Amino acid sequence: MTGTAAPTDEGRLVHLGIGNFARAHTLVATDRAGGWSVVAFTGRSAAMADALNAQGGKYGLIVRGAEGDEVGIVDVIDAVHPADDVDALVALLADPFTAVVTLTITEKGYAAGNDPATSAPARIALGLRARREAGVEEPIALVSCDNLTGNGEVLRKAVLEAADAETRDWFDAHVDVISTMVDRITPSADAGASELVRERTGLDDQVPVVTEPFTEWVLEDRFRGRRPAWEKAGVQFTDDIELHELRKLRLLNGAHTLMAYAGQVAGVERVDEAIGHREVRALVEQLWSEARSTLDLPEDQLDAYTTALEERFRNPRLADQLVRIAADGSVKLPVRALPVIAERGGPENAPGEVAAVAAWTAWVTDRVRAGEEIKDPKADGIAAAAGLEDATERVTALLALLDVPAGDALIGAVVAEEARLPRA
Ligand code: CS2
Repeated sequence: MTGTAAPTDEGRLVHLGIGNFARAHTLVATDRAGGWSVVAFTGRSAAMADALNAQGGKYGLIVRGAEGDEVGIVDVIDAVHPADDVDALVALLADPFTAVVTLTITEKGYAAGNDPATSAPARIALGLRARREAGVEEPIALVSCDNLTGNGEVLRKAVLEAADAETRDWFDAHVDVISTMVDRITPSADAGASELVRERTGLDDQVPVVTEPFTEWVLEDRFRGRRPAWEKAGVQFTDDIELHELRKLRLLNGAHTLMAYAGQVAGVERVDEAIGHREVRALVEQLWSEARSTLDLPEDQLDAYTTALEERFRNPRLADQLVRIAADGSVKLPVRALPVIAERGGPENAPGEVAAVAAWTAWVTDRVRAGEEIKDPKADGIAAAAGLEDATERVTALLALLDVPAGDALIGAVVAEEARLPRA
């Protein structure tokens, strides 16, 4: 076992789920760290593979501050494969030069089951089996970069469930599963982004990335094998990852989820408009005061964090669409809002969090009834529930989709709160 290798050697990182977020965040840090190359796999759409390969893996990064844009090129990707190229992933994981796998597969990707055709954790399990069979002793790290509490543990469980018995026995001695908190707000790129990249850098880029100036990445400090020298890019390592995760999930993502639904119900489309809407903003303040009470951090640090968040949300040039954040509510609310309601002792002590849930039930109901699409792994169940006439039956059926028991108190509170939400 070669667990003493220096953490900053050269190596190969494999990334699963190459959307905008990874390209705005973790891959930028890997580029800055130097020395490592990346082979990436797409999410569900293979189009990103063709587009990035056609431009040699390079892409433009537009950092969009309130005052102006900084444009650069990120050049760290060697090759991109479609998600379903399982043979390529298995070969890469069986190669000792591959020392790190990062994932941005979104919350729902961890509940995708044990079929490698549809589940990234199951594909990793196949790759680890090949690594074991090839006799590779060099440790490999699996790094989940998705918005889940204990994302490393969630990943570990999903991979082990899909793995064969011998790989399960081999796992602990050869695989580190690392929890992380990742943060950089990354909207969909606007229509002028390609032109801007061409103008400023000369790169003909079909898939540029637009992101905000703020960036934060904190990882658990327990890699036994090699990893990029991410600290050169300002990345932090910690022994207390959960606090970082909870702070971000409950304050940033919780407020995002509330604004995504309450903002749209109130008739606005972007995050800066939602935080500028008097009543939506008051709900965000309420949610923050409840979420803060569950976080074991000094008041001045929490003040600084929410003040900075408000400034990020107000960035008038980022144009972050609420509908982007509204996707997959059935897997986001159980992580972002419901734990705070439980920890505060029930809905009567968490009206701001209840408003986030009620804004979701109200928004999906409006949308289904208007015949518009809901992007969610439970879209069919949502459509069926949202069609129910009686409000209590409808809310009961919607909350049943959240995989967390919702008592009568929450159902009643959500029905009452739906009627109080600011409406367009
Ligand atoms: C957002 C996140 O899509 C969402 O649900 O809350 O993508 C958010 O922008 C990032 O977590 C910011 O780091």
